[in-house]
Amino acid sequence: MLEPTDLTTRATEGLRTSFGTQATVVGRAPGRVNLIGEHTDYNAGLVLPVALPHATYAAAAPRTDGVIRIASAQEPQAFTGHVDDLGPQIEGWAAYVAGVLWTMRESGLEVGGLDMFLESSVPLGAGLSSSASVECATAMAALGVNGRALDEQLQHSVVAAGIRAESEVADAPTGGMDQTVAVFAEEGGALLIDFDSGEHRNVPLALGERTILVTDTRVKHQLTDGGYAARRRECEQAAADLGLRSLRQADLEQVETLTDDVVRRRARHIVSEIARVEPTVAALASGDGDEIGRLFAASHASMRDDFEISVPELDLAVATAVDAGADGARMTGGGFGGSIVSIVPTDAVASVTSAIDKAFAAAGHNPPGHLVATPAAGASWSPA
Ligand code: GAF
Repeated sequence: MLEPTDLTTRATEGLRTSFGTQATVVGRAPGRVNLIGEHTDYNAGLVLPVALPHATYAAAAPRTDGVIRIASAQEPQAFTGHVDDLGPQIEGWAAYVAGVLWTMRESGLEVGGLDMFLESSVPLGAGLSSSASVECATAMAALGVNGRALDEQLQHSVVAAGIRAESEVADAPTGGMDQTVAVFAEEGGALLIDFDSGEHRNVPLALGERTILVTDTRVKHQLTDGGYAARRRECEQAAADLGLRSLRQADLEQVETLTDDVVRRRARHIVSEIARVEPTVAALASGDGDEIGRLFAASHASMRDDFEISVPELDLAVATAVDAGADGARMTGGGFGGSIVSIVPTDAVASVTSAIDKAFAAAGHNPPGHLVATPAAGASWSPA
């Protein structure tokens, strides 16, 4: 993984090479791995993500002519436009950068012309929230060029602008977990977010001799390809059939009265998954490896069988991690590919990664990628 100083240097040098511009600020926002609480955010539920040390860095400088130019080390095509022409019509990758400048403007934040260059260490398409890290780093840089000191209200505005850019510009009707943790995470902890009350709190992680290991199956996941939106619709259908505001208000007994088999199974995942979040917080705090294992196994089975968002590579990685000594493992993020998260005794990390590598080779899958998720801090900007 590239270190923060390398990423900052690459971003500022990228700005100079692409546009001949000297950066005045650098915005930064992390990717995330969710420990538990999957697809529960848009059901007014609970989630428990951790910010990754992997992050997007956005070097920027203001312009006085209203022109916006944005390039990225990860994208072949730069975006060029004028601040007055920003809108929901922005397409492709630019939706996550120029799109967020538009939604910031729409919410009344000052956004003027600027040059920007992004560099990221968040693996793309791995279900580790590279999009939200791009959105939030862009927003941080845009605040930075105007010298706006971060406060809680501004942080909430950034979260809202990112969610709106995803749903209205990128057409990904996501739930808000990724932007919330990208902005509000605190180093060393997980963020327990309640999407019913809108509250979040930092949960210090007493991992001791345990490591949060992330394995990217390299099966690319996309939130815009229909599967995510379909799950969201089915959950809304379940809540409507039960006459409830959201599935947060449902219990498992009510869920079993749903007559449509698919809708019932989707709801069962959501209701059982929400109920696993607080016990996971407790198990992580007390270091109860058996309980972590039980909760992660139930979560993964629920996503595989009821929510149907797993793929064979995720199932194989999860089973192999547990066989090789992980306390618990489950797929993480939106699904249909992407990554698993395991809680692993630190002295077993090497054997777990090598067992997964071997199992993937034997099954003829592409080699997976592994990273250690040391919980990092949320988004910020600093002078270049
Ligand atoms: C994606 C979405 F962006 C989140 O809002 C969340 O629903 C997640 O999938 C699943 O938990 O990351």
